[in-house]
Amino acid sequence: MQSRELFEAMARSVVEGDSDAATELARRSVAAGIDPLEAINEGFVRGINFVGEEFSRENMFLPELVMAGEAMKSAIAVLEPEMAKAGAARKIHGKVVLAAAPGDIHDIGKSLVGTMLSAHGFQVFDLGVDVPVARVIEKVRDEGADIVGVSALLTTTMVGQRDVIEALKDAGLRSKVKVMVGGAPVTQEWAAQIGADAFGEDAVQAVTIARQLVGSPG
Ligand code: B1M
Repeated sequence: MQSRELFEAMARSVVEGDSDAATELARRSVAAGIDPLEAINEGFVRGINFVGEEFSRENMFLPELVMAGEAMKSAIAVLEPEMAKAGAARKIHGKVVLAAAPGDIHDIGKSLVGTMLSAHGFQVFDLGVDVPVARVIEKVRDEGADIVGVSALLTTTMVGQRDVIEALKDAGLRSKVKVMVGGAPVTQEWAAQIGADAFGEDAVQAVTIARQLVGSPG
């Protein structure tokens, strides 16, 4: 199978919510030596974006969204260790506390950002989804984090990113830690409005920005 066909089959496996096929296609791409991030972006993400659009148009419904998410996660479970290998022997650039905003259970993009940061020499503490602001603050303090990253996929949960920044100020930690925000509805303007240090468009950019934030560009 050519890469292009493989990518199309990957997208289809997510649209059909077929976790077995997604797993198998991810394995096939590893065997073929395809860059795992390319497989995610050119294959599986295209599928999940299509499902998201169809969901907005009410041509697909929640069960299909759930199954597509599961298929996507199955594929990433195969590809993640391959991405992680890249960073095995690197020096640590800094510590990152990562969380999905309160009320937000989308974890695919955030986890991808975490994997990429780990693969590029950051020590990542991923607190998971729907993380209370107080828990984020506690972890930042306990670990002496260099960066805190908050992901939001819903317009209604973006406000949690601002809440984290305000809580960091209240805890006297704002000057000690850089804040990066991201997620599909998040923009540079929003990041500036809430006083974040940076906005990450995608997982690759998140790495570049994280390196800049800790003054370790290489
Ligand atoms: Co939901 N959902 N969802 N969903 N879902 C969206 C976000 C939505 C846009 C779909 C739509 O209507 N078109 C819509 C939000 C509308 C809005 O607020 N504007 C939506 C909705 C409405 C909902 C529910 C409310 C549905 C319901 O119950 N009626 C519900 C909410 C649950 C909750 O959080 N409380 C819900 C639930 C779900 C599932 C659980 C079924 C599932 C998530 C499964 C999971 O994550 N385990 C799901 C899915 C899969 C999606 C879509 C289709 C795909 C999200 C995804 O994984 N994308 C999504 C539509 C879409 O975005 N196309 C949608 C792939 C991923 C690689 O990209 O997450 O954008 P992304 O991450 C990117 C960048 O954004 C960036 O880097 C990542 C990698 O490149 N990035 C960061 C992300 N975080 C970052 C942090 C950074 C830096 C960069 O620094 C810290």
